[in-house]
Parts: sequence; structure tokens; C-alpha cells
Amino acid sequence: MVTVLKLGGSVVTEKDRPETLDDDTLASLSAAIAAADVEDLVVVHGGGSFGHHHAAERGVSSTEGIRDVDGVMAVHGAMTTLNRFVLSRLHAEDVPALPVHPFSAAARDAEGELSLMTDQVATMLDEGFVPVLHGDGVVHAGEGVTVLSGDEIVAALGDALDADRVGLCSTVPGVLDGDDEVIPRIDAFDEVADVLGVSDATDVTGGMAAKVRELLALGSPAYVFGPDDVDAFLAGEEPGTRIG
Ligand code: IP8
Repeated sequence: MVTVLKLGGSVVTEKDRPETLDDDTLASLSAAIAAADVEDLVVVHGGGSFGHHHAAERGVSSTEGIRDVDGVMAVHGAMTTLNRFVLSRLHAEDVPALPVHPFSAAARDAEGELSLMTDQVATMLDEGFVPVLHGDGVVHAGEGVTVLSGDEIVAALGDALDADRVGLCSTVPGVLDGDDEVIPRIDAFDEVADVLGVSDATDVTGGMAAKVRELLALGSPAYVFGPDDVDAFLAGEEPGTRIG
């Protein structure tokens, strides 16, 4: 049974301060992951104040590409730095985590369709490791390099690995309605289109609306929940909002 868990970039970093980790939250999430000891777990993390800061500065998004190598390396470099931090906190809890950098394993065609190599991820799982992927840059036909969000990676992995459970750990306890109440279940985008406003300026990949769209396209149910519910999700419960 494959479980994919995404740690939101805003959860593991201080979103408003460039390249700043939220170390306490990352440490407690790492401890929860270690304690749950889930078989066949894949972790994906977002960009937070590492990737999004550089992507906004360089004017690159999931649809608008850049060809400037310094800019590409700034975005990719910030993400590999964050990945190192995430790995080190997982290692501190004895989680057998290994890095997978999507920049070197993915491409988008001219229609924006993503192809992501997943053989290495599947083999890591078979060998008892916990692959840790992350939002990154991706080479994009006709655009140079665009941003690849962790949510797109989650969707691609969910399909390729035939994941049974997909969870997105966000800063909020679920997808919220207009009164800030958690919506327990979403089966179609139309149901929530009005309440999902556009994301803030430093999130170049579209915030909650984009997440819900990606997750609805998955073959398995997905859950959006806050950091306090990671252990519940990993224990097989259904915290936060169920999507699909
Ligand atoms: O935070 C974006 O990943 P996300 C990664 O999952 C970059 O959208 C490079 C901004």
C-alpha cells in the first residue's frame, strides 16, 4: 500500500522570510513520520520561502518559463537546499529518507503535459527507503524552464505508483469555506470554485484552487489537513477535507 504525503512549503518554512526554515514544525512532522512507520511512504515537499521567493524574483511560474541559467539554478538550488534540510530532520529521526530531484527526472511537452520518471521512486520503496521529492524547476518544450509544483508531483506519483492514500499537509486544517470552516468533502471543483480565491503573490503555483484541481484528477481519495493531523492521516484516519 503506497502512501504519498506532501509537506506544504508554507508548513516547513517561514513563508514571508526568504530561505527560512520552520524548524520546529519540520522536526515535529519528522517525528510523526518516524513514529507512524508507514510502509511504502513517499514524501514530497513544496517550495515555501525557498523556491517561491526565487521563482517570483526571476519571473518564472508553471506556465511562464525562463532560459537564463542563473535564474534556473537559483530556483533549483534553493529547492535542493530545502530538500537537504528536510532530509536531515528525517534522518535525525532515523527515517531512511533519500533525495529525488525532479528537475533531473521530469519534462513538460509543448502542451504543458508532465512526464516524470518514477522507476527510481518505486525501486527505493521496494528497497525500504523513503523517497523525498520536492517542487522544482522543469524543462518545458517551447518555454525553457518552468516551475513544477509539489502538487503536480503528488498527482503524477499518485497515478504512476497507484497510491492508496494521498495527503497534503497544509497550514490550514483543511479546505476552508467562506466562514473559515473546514469543508469535509469535495467531489467537484464547481462545488468550491467561489470560495477558493487566488493565492498570495509569492505562491507562483496557484495555492489551494490548483491543489483541489490536481487532487480531483487523482484516481484515489486525497486529504488536505493541518500539521496536527499528520499522525491521524498516517494512522489511516480521514482528517481535514476529503477530495475525490
Ligand atoms: O510549493 C513550488 O512547489 P509548491 C516549487 O509545491 C518552486 O508549489 C520551485 C517554487
